[in-house]
Amino acid sequence: MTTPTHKPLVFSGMQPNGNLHLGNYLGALKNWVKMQQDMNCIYCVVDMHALTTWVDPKELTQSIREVTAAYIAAGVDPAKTILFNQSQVHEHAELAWIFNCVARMGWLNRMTQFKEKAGKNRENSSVGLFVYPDLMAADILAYKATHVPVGEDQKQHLELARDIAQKFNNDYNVPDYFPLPDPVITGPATRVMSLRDGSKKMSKSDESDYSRINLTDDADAIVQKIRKARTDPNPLPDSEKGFEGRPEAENLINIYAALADGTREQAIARFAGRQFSGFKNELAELTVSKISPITSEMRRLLGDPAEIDRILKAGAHKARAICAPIVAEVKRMTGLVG
Ligand code: AQP
Repeated sequence: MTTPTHKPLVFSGMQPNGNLHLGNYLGALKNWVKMQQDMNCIYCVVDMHALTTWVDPKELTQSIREVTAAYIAAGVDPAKTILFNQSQVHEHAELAWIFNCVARMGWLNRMTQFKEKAGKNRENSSVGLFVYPDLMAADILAYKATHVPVGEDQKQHLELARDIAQKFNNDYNVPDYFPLPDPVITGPATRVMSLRDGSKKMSKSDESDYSRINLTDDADAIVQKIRKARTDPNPLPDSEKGFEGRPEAENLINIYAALADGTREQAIARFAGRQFSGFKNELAELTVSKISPITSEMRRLLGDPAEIDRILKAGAHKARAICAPIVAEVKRMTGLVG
């Protein structure tokens, strides 16, 4: 746990590298909205992370606005919470460079997300993709954030951010300067899986659009995707144990539980012994009822891109007021500034 010397502060972000999907929503965004009710929060569109794999410049600009619109449509309130895009606050890049020099090659070599994303093409991956977790650590620690709501897949990167914070504090003999941030991984759907393959996480970069529900999908698309979601021939089980070896069934039950704001146990009890066809109808109906209002609000917001840009600029101004003094202090500690 973080040391009590640091005030609780929440930081999290998402990459604008395509449409946000149900995994981003249930794994992270839904919790962000809850946390802003009783904590100070900073939510970022981490656009520099999106450059780690090739993205068309026009698409990136559009995606930054879409992700911002998705945050707001899902309930992030820019009047209460700081909302901005990373590249407008250059302190993130400055601190990331310092952290590149603190983190060890061996630590980054262990990151499973790099291995998955680089795949067989490791030698041809960008250096940015390799050092992505150092930039993520800088995003969080530039604000001395203590809590980071993320999906299960980001847990290892958070552990690395803690290692970097600890090593910086030791190397420069500043005990407790940076907090050791805690991941906040909650809810019944911390790892939403692909609708086509229960062993792979739902992801923006999956080639098959049928593998995910995008926050921009209309009701018909959502119903079709859930109807076509891969399942097995048996009815739904009546206990936790019955999900063993049935990852697709487990994934759909978790999605239902999270969307219904209930527990996994409640969802299992409700659908025990039922056929997938009936369950899928109810799941589709619930998904449409929760996602469609977000989609239409996103569309409305995207009708005024200048207003989105204005919100991001105002948020960047507030973000810099917090992180600039911290990064200036780090530059003094490291001797870059006398
Ligand atoms: N499938 C998921 N289930 C639960 N949470 C998820 N998150 C992502 N996928 C799932 C959470 O969403 C937040 C934002 O993630 P990101 O945009 O920074 O990048 P990512 O984790 O790499 O997301 P994607 O969709 O899988 O993108 P690609 O395809 O580019 O790799 C994070 O909190 C993440 O945990």
